Amino acid sequence: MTTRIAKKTATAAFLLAALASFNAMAADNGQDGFVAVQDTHFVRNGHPYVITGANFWYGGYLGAPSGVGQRARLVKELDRLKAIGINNVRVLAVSEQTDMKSAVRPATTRKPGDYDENLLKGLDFLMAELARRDMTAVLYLNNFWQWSGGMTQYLNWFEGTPAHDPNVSKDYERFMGENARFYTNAKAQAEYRKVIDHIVNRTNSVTGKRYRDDPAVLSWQLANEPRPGNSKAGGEQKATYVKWVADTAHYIRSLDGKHMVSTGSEGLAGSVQDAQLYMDAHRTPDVAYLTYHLWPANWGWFDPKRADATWAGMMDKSMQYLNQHIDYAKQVHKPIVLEEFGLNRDGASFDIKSSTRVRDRFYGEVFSLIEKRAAAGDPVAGWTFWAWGGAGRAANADYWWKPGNDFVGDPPQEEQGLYSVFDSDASTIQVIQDSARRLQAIGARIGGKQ
Ligand code: IFL
Repeated sequence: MTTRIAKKTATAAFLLAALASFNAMAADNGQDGFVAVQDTHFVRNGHPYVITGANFWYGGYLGAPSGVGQRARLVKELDRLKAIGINNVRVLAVSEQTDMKSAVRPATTRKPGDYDENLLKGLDFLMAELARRDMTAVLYLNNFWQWSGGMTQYLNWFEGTPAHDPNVSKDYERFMGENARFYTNAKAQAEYRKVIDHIVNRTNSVTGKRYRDDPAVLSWQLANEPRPGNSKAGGEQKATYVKWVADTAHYIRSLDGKHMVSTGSEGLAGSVQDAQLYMDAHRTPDVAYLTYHLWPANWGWFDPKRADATWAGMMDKSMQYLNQHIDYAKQVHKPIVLEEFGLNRDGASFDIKSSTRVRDRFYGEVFSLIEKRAAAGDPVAGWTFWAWGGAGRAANADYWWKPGNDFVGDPPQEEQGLYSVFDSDASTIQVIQDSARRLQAIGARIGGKQ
């Protein structure tokens, strides 16, 4: 009996010491400008940190010293974002050169082991400009989708199968099913890890700082919207995916123990609607926080051409989706970031001159739910809207991007104007700015009480 009590006391003491050292570690990590997790929120330099962010996939492209680079535009975009209360951008850090029609070109990886210094210098410039403005970035290192080459291009390199452009085949189900082979292709994984190592250990040509030592990196993200496969993914594919998340996150943390790692998951919609799978993928200790995305029109919840008829049903589903995910984060006991959401312009127009009344209302409702849950002390770590189009403009009558055209928030697999927020969208920008101000105030208040 006495031995049992002694053992229990020793175990409790050990657990308390471990917890104390974990908290101290988190607090240390939250020093020196690195954003870290403390309990279910972010901290930076001992203060609460909440993301009010913008998706800006092409930020590194604009920073390139030549070719596609437009540094003057990049500087202006960052000034504008900063002025409206944006403190974080979510950026494509690695792309793969491909022949697919709906993918961006050039790409940071020209072919395995051959990296485009001009584009990487662009990322360097972006990181330096972010640091100057006290902004941070989430850098994603791959893409489940084809618009930057992504996993299907890795399979082309290492399996010899054609890179699959689902915009051409119109078969997203097959595309998603095939892409899951990326997780188990040893050669593809080796190149993926090589490029991660290349970026994490890269010395920034502007700041002279290694990426792994740069507090302007908020987190390394495994990929944009990785998922286990298509709608039929079963137990084996789910297990493979969860293992891939855990192993890759662990690998990144072995290179860089200072930064957080995130998945880039879409949430339930990217987890075969399996809540257990979603939570399992985020439970590994090397993943710092949960991510989720909200896409009502993409998921058939909303028809922008019948906005009045489909609005109420869409809002019910959207609010439920947001609440559910915040509840999952509570269960996993980690912070959660809504890192993508968006809606069409009125009447499904791509025209920059068309109104955005429905989108503004949607943004407002999303923000207000996030604020409500944040104010209640739930593990809300912020939002990142999709996507900043800024001063970019569509050049073509059909709104499709072609090499040489401006980059906007919509990548080349979608029409330019679909979900972009342009610098002329004054009413949307006002909604964003107001919410950013409110969420930052809530974050400071709630974080201070922790
Ligand atoms: O452009 C899309 C992007 O690939 C993504 N999620 C949804 C966006 C809009 O459809 O990650």
